[in-house]
Amino acid sequence: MNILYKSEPERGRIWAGLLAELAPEANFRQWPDVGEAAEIDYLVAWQPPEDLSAFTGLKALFSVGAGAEQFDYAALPADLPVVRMIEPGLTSGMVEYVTFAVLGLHRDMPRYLQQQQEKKWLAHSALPAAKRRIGMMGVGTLGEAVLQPLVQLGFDCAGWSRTPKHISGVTSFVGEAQLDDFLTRSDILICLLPLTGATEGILNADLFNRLPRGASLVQVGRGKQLNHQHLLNALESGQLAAAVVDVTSPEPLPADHPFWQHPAIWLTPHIASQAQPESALTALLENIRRCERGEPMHGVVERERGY
Ligand code: NDP
Ligand code: OXD
Repeated sequence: MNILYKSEPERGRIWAGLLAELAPEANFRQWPDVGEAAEIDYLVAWQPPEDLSAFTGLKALFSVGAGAEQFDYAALPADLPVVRMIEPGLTSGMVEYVTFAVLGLHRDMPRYLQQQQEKKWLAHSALPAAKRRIGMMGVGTLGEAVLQPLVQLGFDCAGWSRTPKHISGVTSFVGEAQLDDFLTRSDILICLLPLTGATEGILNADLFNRLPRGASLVQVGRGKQLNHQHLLNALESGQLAAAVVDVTSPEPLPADHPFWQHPAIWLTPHIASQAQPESALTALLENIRRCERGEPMHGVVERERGY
């Protein structure tokens, strides 16, 4: 079986070493060392080669990340399975990041860090977790995993998705019809939605205005979901109190972008979670074996719904 890898060279080197142990039967090639394109069975990439016409034997295209919106689907063979990354290392990273962000917002840390800058010793009352309402937009692989510790910590949790969910301790809201009810009870709103036609620009003034006054945002989905100016306006007016932003459009932000210096924004460079080389390779090999056996793979993108 021939695998072509086209992404970060460092991970490629690690995978080449691990593969020799885990799947010695696999022939691993790293871009641009394609060899005979027609022999490639599996392509693993963030961005595939522009012209795939010579890759006549391709059985699947795997994204190296959880997102698979970056592909130009019109340029891919219609019947080629596109598979996003589902692996425990990536999930744990997101659980850590969002739990940290929620706790930071819950305990008013942006305000206390600002007070520290001003050498101001001033305590504010703290809400118990049970009185803090968390709203998770996107209750998929990552959203559901992140909700578990938040429920454990005692937060009042809800999720919003396209289809109903049954998760202990989490109230499920579904679709446009229930978005308003979901938003009006979300003190800390987390976005873990995939980028699709329906979610592009979703974090905008209209949505912020439907949150309780003084709510906070954790944006870990995709940059194009967030309207930057609308976030700045909402922070300025007090409609929002603070935001933790991991993804932006563009990435990186220009040097003069107001997010860099904003006292109520914690900005990180798209590091909320990353696939971990070992566990990601194990997940990839499991999917390849499933494909070889004719079994369904985990994380196949449903092209018509966009994720
Ligand atoms: P999944 O596909 O497992 O979950 C997506 C969730 O979003 C599902 O619950 C789905 O609903 C819901 N959803 C999609 N469209 C809509 C819509 N229009 N209205 C309401 N709900 C919707 O994805 P993952 O959990 O694996 O990943 C989510 C995203 O996180 C990725 O696409 C990526 O953009 C981002 N990400 C960010 C990272 C970072 O470092 N910042 C790292 C990894 C991922 P339903 O369940 O009903 O289908
Ligand atoms: C991903 C990401 O999709 O890093 O995995 O954002």
